[in-house]
Amino acid sequence: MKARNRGVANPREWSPRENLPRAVSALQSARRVLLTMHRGPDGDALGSALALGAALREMGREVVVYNPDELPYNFRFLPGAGEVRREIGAAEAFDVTIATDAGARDRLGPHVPETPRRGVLINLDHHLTTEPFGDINYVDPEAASVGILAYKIIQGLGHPLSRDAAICIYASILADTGCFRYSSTDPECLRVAAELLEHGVDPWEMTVRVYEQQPLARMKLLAEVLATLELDQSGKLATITITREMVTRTGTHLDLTDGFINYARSVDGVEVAASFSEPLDGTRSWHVSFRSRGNVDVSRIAKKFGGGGHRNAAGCSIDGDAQEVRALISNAVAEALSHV
Ligand SMILES: [Mn+2]
Repeated sequence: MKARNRGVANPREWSPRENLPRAVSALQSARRVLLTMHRGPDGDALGSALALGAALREMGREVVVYNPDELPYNFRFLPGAGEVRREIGAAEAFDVTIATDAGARDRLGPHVPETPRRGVLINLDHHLTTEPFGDINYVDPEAASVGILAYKIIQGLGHPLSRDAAICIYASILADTGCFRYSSTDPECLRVAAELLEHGVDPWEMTVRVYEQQPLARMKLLAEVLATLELDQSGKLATITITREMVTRTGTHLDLTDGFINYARSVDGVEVAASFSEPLDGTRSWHVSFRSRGNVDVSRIAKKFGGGGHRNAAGCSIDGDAQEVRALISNAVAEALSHV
């Protein structure tokens, strides 16, 4: 989601206009490029990495795309997704490493090499709360998706847009604008999307692949999760809970719960939605996701608990039992709502 600096005290000056040419020039001379993204990748992280991967391969560069986790179910059709590697050899070295949509260095996988094997590290991001962990930080909180930044890099390299790259960029925009619905939707992403259609993207095919090919088990899980939907006393906070038991019983996986929280936010009168995902690994670390209707900056709430994100979409992990975690979040959200 697009993250305007509105409401954030002392926003960092990312100077994307100055950093775009720096990223482009680092890639101009690179022979071997590593593309990686945050763990548990979403459509933007994966789509933006694969778009750059496609373009750089077309330019004759050696490209490795790496993520140790399962790729998001509805984005596995993207060109190049089949070649994403889950490991990187201990001796492999790169001229440039690009991290897309990551937010923080520690959200990258364990095999991402350190300097000097990683080469120049480019942090490509649009998160409001991102850290400047790259040698080059091409960060633009105004960009609707990181795919837009990938598009600008490909343009900067003077490389014509292929259909494969166009599909990946379009997917990244769909993912982060909720199919052109969220406030992140802006003239720039619509202009880029128009150009992507001119390069062979079929919008209905993309919609079907991303939104209308869901595993039946996901819908069964959604039915169970929606049964946990609750409003607090004010009617402004809606919560849903995803328990380990529900996930196991429906034979699904947590990555299939992506989007469930939007149902909670869509309840009339709700300002903030929170989803609580019980740890599947037997730890006490709950994952909490937030969505805001726009009046509360949920990235600030997530940040209090060591997480981050955007104004309208953020997340964090909290240790504790279900009740403790719910109480912490209810209080933090009530506090934020008292300022609205
Ligand atoms: Mn993103």
